[in-house]
Parts: sequence; C-alpha cells; structure tokens
Amino acid sequence: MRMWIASTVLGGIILKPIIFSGMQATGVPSLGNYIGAVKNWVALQQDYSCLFCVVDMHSITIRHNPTEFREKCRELLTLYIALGLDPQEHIVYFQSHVPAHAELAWILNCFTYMGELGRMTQFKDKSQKHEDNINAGLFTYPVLQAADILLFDTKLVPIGHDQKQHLELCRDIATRFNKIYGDIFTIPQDYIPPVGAKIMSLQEPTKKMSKSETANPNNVIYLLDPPNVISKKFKRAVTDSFNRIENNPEEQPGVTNLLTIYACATNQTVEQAATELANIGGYGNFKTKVGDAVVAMLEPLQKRYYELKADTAYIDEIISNNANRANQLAQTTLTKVKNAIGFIPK
Ligand code: AQP
Repeated sequence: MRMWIASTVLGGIILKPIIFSGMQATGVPSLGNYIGAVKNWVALQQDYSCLFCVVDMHSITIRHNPTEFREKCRELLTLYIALGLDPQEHIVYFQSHVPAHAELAWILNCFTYMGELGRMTQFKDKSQKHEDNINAGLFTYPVLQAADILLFDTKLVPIGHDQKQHLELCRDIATRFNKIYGDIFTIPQDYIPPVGAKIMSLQEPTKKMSKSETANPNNVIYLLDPPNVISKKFKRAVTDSFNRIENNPEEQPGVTNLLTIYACATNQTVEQAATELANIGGYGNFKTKVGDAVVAMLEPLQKRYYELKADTAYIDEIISNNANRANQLAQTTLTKVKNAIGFIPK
C-alpha cells in the first residue's frame, strides 16, 4: 500500500479524491488545532487519499532558534502520527523536503494581486502581533498556502473558520490561472467541521485559542500538557455570572466554549452535551467534568507520542520515505504548470 497515492495519481487513475492539510510548527499544537483540524483529518482518511504536511516553510515568518525549531518540527510530525494520521496509506511530510511547494508559490505570486493579499485578515492580525517583523513572507503566506493545495490536485481542504478567506483566495488564483492556460488546477473545496471549527482561548473566550500564545499559557491547552496541568487550566477557565450551562456564544462565550470542547471530547453534539451537563451543580463541577473529558481523550495520545518519539529509526524512515513519495507526486502538476507557462523542459 505504500505507493498507493503515487501510483493511482501518477497512473492517471484517481480512485479517491485528494485531501491536503497542514499545520505550522510554531509551538506544541493546541487543543484547538486537534479538535478543529487533526481529529477531523483522522476521520477523513477513510474516504480520501491524504497529504498531511508540517508546513515548516510557513512557520518561518516568525523567528526561531534553529535547534528548538528542528525539535518542534520533528515533534509535530511525530504528534501527527500519534494522533492517528497514517504514514503508510497516506503521506505525512515536511514542506521543506518538497521544493515544488516553493517553485509553484513563486509562479502563483505572479498571478496574485497586492490588493488581494492586503485584504487578508490573518495578515492584518499577524502584522499587529509582530509589528517589528512584518516581512514579505507574512504578506505572501496565502500564496504559498495556495501552492501547497494546488500542487496535488486537492479536492478537499479541511480547515478551521480562520482559514476560510485564504482558501477563497486559493480558489480565485486557481480559477484565474485556469482561465488563461486551460484546465490545469483542480478547484478545491473547504471542509469545515460541524463542531469545534473555532475553539476559543480559556481566559479570553472571544479570542481564538492559538498554539503560539506565550503571554498567558492558561489561555491554551497544549496537547502535551500533563493531566494535572490540563485540569488546573480548566478550573481557571473564565465563565460568567449567569450560572447556567447553555450554548449561547453571544452572552456566554466562555461556557459555550467549554461546552463545545466537552462535546468534541465525548463525541456528542453541543446540544446533547448541554442537556447532559445542565444539572451538574455549578460551574466548578462543570469545569472539572470538561477537564476530565479532555484528559481522557488526550492521555492515550500522549502515551503513543512518547513511545513513537523514542523510536527514532522508525520516525527517520517515515520522514525519508514520505518525502520521496510527496516529491514524486508533486512533479505531475508542477510539470503541467511549467509547460503551460512556456518554460523550456529540462
Ligand atoms: N482555535 C482553533 N480552533 C479550531 N481550529 C483551529 N486551528 C487553529 N486554531 C484553531 C486550525 O488548525 C489548523 C492548523 O493551523 P496552523 O498551525 O497552520 O495555523 P493557525 O490557524 O494560525 O493556528 P494557530 O494555533 O493559531 O497557530 P499560530 O499560533 O502559530 O498562529 C488550521 O486548519 C486551523 O484552522
């Protein structure tokens, strides 16, 4: 099965539609990254051929210590596998191991307008967050993201709400390119999970939970937080003075966020979770219950992570083998694009 994706696509017969998704190595992934992204990727592996990328090239719009960055990248790839992504049947790899990402990004830069990039809310938010380092990479970030997706004839891109605007831009770039050169790119669609597409900060529940948050670690549950730390963070989570457990994002953002987390951790709808917890007896008990559910969900995944981390030979083999498969697959679209533009073949 190892070459399944490569052989079916390179042979021109696509048995299953392709999914591409990625995550930046900007910190230990958060509970938001798991619920909003990876948990869904795991489920989607059944019906799609998937590429799951550690987008290390995207990650360098902020500065890192090289040794720590290397560790973060490896940690994220190992976590992908511990969380349930399958590197045999699908492809799990580092973006920087596939030069075609950067090549296609440059080409797509020439088909993207400054005005379009200037409208991206993530660029505006991150420019405010990193005022001393508003680099061109941050500005053209969505173009590299478009290249990631379009390189593999991707049909479906699982994303959280925060990435919707970028995917729309990707579709616009692909459509523009296709209008000039014919049917080169597959136009991708988004997949937004029905629950948990935006998990909020525990202390400031009107803001998204983000893994690179460092100002106050109580805002974020990191996937490798030990159980006692997870419980403590939930106990400190901000709620309100209504003293009722309801799905009411406008008036009760903190409670609604905890309810959503509980629903995702116990595989129920938010309404089912609200009914179950309505009479739990106060916010203290409610927060303990949510903490316990998250610990129960994460503990086996953490155990698996530490086992895999210790097996360095196995992880090395996956890194090399999966990079080869991704490189092989990436050439099909890149060659089509280069030919369409008029570059002379090697
Ligand atoms: N809070 C969230 N709730 C649901 N989904 C989320 N995602 C991120 N935060 C939440 C989804 O996780 C995937 C990977 O995201 P990313 O690392 O590429 O970048 P991001 O969206 O900027 O995530 P972070 O955690 O906020 O990273 P930093 O702090 O580095 O900016 C995406 O599918 C995203 O929607």
